[in-house]
Amino acid sequence: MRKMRFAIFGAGFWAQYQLAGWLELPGVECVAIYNRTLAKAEKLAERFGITAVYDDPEKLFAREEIDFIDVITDVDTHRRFVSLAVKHQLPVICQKPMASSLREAEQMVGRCRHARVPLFIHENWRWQTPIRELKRVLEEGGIGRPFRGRIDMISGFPVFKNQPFLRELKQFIIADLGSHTLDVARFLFGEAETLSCQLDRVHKDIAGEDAATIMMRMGGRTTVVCNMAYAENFLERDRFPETYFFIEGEKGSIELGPDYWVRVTTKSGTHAKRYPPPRYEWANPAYDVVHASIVPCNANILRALQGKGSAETSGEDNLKTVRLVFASYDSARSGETIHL
Ligand code: 89Y
Repeated sequence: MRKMRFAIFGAGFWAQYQLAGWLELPGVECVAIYNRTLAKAEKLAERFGITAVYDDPEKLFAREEIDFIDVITDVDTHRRFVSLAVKHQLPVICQKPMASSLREAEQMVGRCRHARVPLFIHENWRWQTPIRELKRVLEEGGIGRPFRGRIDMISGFPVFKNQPFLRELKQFIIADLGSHTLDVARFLFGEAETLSCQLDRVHKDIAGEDAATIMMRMGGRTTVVCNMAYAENFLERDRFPETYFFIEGEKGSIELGPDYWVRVTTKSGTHAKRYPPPRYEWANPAYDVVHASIVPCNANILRALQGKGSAETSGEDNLKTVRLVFASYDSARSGETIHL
């Protein structure tokens, strides 16, 4: 089969890992990079041996023969580049979070649906090795009906060092991190029927919130509490960016704890096994489990692009996650439980 050719849009912090993740997969090749600041595109292109760079997206579309584009720019530009992909009838992958408002996300999905242009969201958290195992054990059913699930992504890691723009976001932790954890909640427990949320801000020098607690009733059977914080405080079990889970079922429980340990407890006792992610030499060790998850996420989307099935994180599917993100902000603002 001929290799699929693509261009990436964006040459910032995340693009280098996304690009390295693509290189792990056969059947696909990056042929061009667009970036608003050309020098940044050139630097990244040189590192990866890519010859074509652009600071004008229309020129890229006009000159390059490509099969899809992968948008890794800031959220504010996502709609613009997705619209360009629609104009040029090219499938498009867009980094999470899809959009900076629910309306914008609905427009993007609607536009792609109407033009029959495939839209995928690069939402990688659910592709983390230990989270896939958690899902498998949950589906096996040994713990019975899961009546409660706790998802904790609580870390003192200085996130603003590598991603300074996060400081400026008026909606920070739920949009940036909740996009992941709420998507994982859907992946594990199904769709939410109700949601309530409380926010907090510990850093005094950032625009948005850096702590959130979200409670949902999901899949008609599970109460899910999702705790998030980037308070830059000190925590004994801090292993950014690992997410910890505790799921209580009618017949047992499952824990995903520090260092990728999955513990399943039923009447036959506790069975514990470690599910570490694969180690890639290009991955930043501080982001290990997340960077490793880029590869299966891209592979799943690539299969869909090759016409071999559907992707888990299509635009249509991710819209349901986006709804939870903005329902959380609505609930925090109004103090009310949102019925979805
Ligand atoms: O931007 C975020 C992401 O997608 O993964 C972790 C992160 O870098 C900080 O929350």
